[in-house]
Amino acid sequence: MISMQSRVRDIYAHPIGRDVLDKILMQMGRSSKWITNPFVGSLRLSTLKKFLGSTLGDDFFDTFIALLNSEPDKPRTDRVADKPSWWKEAVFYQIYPISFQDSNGDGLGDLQGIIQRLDILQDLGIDALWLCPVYDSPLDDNGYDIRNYRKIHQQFGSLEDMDELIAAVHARGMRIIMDLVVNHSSDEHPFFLEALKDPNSPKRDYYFIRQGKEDGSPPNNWKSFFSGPAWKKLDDKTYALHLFSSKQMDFNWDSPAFRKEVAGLVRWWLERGIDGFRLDVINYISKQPGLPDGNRFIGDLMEYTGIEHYFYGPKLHAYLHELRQKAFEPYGAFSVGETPGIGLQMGKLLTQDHRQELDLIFNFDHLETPGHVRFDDYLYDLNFLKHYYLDYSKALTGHEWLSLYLENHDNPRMSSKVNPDPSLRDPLSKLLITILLLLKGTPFLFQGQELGRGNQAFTCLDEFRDVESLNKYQALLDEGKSEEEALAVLLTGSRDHSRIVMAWDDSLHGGFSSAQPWIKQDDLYKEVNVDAQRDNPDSIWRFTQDLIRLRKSIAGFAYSDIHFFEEGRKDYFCWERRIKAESSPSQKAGHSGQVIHVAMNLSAEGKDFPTLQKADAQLAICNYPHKAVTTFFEPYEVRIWQ
Ligand code: ISL
Repeated sequence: MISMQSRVRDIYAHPIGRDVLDKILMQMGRSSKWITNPFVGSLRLSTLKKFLGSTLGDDFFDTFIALLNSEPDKPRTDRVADKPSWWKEAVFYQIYPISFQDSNGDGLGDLQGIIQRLDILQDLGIDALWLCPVYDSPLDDNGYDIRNYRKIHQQFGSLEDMDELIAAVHARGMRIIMDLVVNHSSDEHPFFLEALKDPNSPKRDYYFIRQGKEDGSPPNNWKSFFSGPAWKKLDDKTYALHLFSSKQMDFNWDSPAFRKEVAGLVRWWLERGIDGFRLDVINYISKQPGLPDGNRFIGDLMEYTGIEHYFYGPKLHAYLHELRQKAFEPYGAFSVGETPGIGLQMGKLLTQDHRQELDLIFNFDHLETPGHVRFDDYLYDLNFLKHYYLDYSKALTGHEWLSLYLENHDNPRMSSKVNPDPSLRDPLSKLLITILLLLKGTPFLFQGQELGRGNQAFTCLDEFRDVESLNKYQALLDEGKSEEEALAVLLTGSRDHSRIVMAWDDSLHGGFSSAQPWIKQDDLYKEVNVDAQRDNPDSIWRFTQDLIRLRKSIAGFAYSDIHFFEEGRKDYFCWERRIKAESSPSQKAGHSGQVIHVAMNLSAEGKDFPTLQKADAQLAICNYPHKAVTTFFEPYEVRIWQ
């Protein structure tokens, strides 16, 4: 048990303590050496409280100790062979349906549009699709606010279209997962409407509807991720909790009847043939009973007051295990949880296979470099990403598996964060794709990444669509920022950068639609589009296809060991995949003993890497045309030997 008498090193030896301290240090831009040095390590919490109590607040230590003591388990550390599963071998592709392909000329993507483009995805080599929400919704947060979980929004089509899509995906030997958004529903969901109408309704217990404080203020100080308090005022005295927009009401997972609804819903979709789910903000589902006020220090540091009371709540493991048993397990369905704030050790506890909770998680720690948040204007240093993946890869035991992603619908494009120079977009995009496809783990590509799409050239507020961006803009003005300053913040971090429509060819609207798209499309589609890139053997699209083919040409590639070289050398990332014999059920004879060797220059400058000659192997793939292979690496150059 952790107590005020425990020392800093005891905290760091605890899986949750280690993750939280690492996170705090990272947020402060400090190294872990701060804590691992013997002096700091031997300090007792009671001593720290004396010195830091006034900065951290009285509740800090109690909350922290309670959080650590709520987790009795430790991740397994013994090393075992990887157990084969289809999702460990697959290359996933995330579709943002409203922006993928419009089939009926309304400027909005739809399910029939996705069906039209499946052959191209298959040609690229994609094995599995993740579809962002297409359910019935008022679309306050682009479908992450669901009104009816068993209905398709008419803008996307119908249930028949969904069935057709599932069948069309399966007919191509691919798989499809949907987004499961059950931390919250729309405030227009019948459960919420019923809870509002009748205070005695059992549905009241499905949400957090609470009395405000004596003075009429909200029940606690929690902040919404989309600006302002996390409480919507229902009448003079009553509030409802919403961690996201004021139209996304948080569900109360402590209600057994509600949890039964979720299991039923998951089974309903699995019966229809889908292969699994991506579970939206699934680590937020268990809130600390009593919903206590958040600590001010943590709130300021992490930006979201209250987060320590729900990002790793007391019943999280129990609820995930229950859902797995009741809904996923009978169908052998796959699950990947979106888990903001979860670190390496907690992630293991959520995904180690013997625990039967989630198959994979999307960790967030690599999305920004230490000390930065998404809305900061800075250049992302790829050396950080290298060390992040080094640490993760080495920590894998065979009991868990890594998800590899750099982009999704919630983040600006990675290539723009690293280096916005358009003349380096091509090699840089190929470098990022190599990291995803050749490290050990399951890659998730986001639509447009195979084209090397960078951020959108937005110019004014009217062009933004995302509720988070619009709320943020207003909040910045309220804080006293000028309109130019507020716009600059959106231009840096808006989620709309990744939500622009796909460019399929150079025709009007890039072949996305015959009508004006729902969100601004810049002129780049005339050059950066699928048609043009499929025709060009040197394109990013073709590079992606080549790497996927390479993965597939080697049986057992997914399970092959990974070895890193010269880890400390700056701007240099180098590893080898050593292919084992008989590591996959789909193993073809004759491929054992192969090696894939990857070396890359992480910098925008040309660099000499003298030891990099691989004279004995054949240079299979490179992102620069080479006459002779020398030790000089061009900016962001990648070489892959086989
Ligand atoms: O934008 C963020 C916070 O300001 C992100 O942290 C994001 O909200 C977080 O990744 C959770 O994302 C998921 O749930 C949200 C939804 O808006 C996102 O699109 C979804 O991916 C609420 O459902």
